[in-house]
Amino acid sequence: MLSASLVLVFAVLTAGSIGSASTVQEEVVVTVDSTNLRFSPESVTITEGDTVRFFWNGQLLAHNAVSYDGLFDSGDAARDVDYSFKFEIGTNGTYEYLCEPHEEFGMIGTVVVNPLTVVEEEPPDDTGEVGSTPSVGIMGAATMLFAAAKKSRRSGST
Ligand SMILES: [Cu+2]
Repeated sequence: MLSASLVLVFAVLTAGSIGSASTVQEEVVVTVDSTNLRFSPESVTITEGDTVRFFWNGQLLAHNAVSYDGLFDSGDAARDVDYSFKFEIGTNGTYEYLCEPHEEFGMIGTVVVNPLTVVEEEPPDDTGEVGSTPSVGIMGAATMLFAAAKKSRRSGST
């Protein structure tokens, strides 16, 4: 009975830690569309910790991706670019960037970085584990009473 209770507690703890491990870092790819003068997609929304990968090859024209505030810069415009930039924790905000040779044609993009919100494992109020925790206590108490009754009965019969 005691070991069964421990298994139950362990299962509850394990379920909680699986829930908190669900923050996955993602990579979002920005490329150039068929007009040769637009980023595709023009606007992406990510979460802090995610990476934006500027990736194109065999383009008719040479492009680059440079943020207006200087946070990221893929380098010289090229027909083949594979440049990744990770938006670290604390970079939440909106970033506009341009393709230097084609800014005047409107080749501008936007990256929206949302703050990373940590998901709480347990609710802040006490309604969370009402179901499981007391039942473990009742089971434990019942086991002790049962054991005590058995012991006293045995000692009485001797
Ligand atoms: Cu361009």
